[in-house]
Amino acid sequence: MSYQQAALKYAYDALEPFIDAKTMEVHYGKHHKTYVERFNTAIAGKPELEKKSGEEILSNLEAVPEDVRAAVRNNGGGAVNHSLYWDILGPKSGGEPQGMIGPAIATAFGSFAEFKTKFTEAGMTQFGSGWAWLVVNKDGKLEIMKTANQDSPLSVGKKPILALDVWEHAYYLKYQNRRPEYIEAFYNVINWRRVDELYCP
Ligand code: MN3
Repeated sequence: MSYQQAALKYAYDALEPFIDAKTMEVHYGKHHKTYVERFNTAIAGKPELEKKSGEEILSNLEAVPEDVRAAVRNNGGGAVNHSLYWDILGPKSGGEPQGMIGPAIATAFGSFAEFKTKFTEAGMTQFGSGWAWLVVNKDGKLEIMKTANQDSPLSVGKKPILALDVWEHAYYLKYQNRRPEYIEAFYNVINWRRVDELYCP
C-alpha cells in the first residue's frame, strides 16, 4: 500500500486573496506531490513500513530502517505535514475558533488574541524552513511548537491539529520575503471546524 496524496477539498483559487491560486497549484501539485512520491520510493519493498500509515511511521522513526530513515523523516514528513495543512484550510473560514477548541485555546493561552500572538511568533521565529504547530500533548493539553524542515510533531509524541507551513514556497510567489503578511493572511483561511474535529476525534 503506497501513501496517497489526498484530493484537495477546494479549488486552487478558493483561498484567494489570502493564498493565491498559483501558489496552491505549485505547492500542492508539485512540492507536496514530490514529497509523496519520494516517501513512497523510500518505503517501497519494506512491507513493515508499507503496511503502516504515514502518521504511524512518523510516530516511531526509530523503527524505520537506518538506510531510509532520513528519507522517511524528510519526505514522509513532507507528505503528512502538507496533508494536515490542506485539511485545516478552507474558503469562507477564519474568525474565532468554534466548538471545543475555542474554550480550550482560551484556557491554554489566555485568549484567542494571545494564542494568535504566540502562534505568529512561532511562525516568525522558525529560522529558515519549517512549520509552526498547535498540538495536543500526551496529557491532552494544547501547546504551540515549531519544527525545522519537514519534522513532524508526531515524532516527539505530539498530535498536530493546526499546521502553518513557513517554507518560502508556501508564500514567496505572493508575499516574497514578507512572511508576517502571509501569516496574518493564514488566519483568514483556517477551518476551525476541522481543527475542532481533530481536537475531539
Ligand atoms: Mn510546503
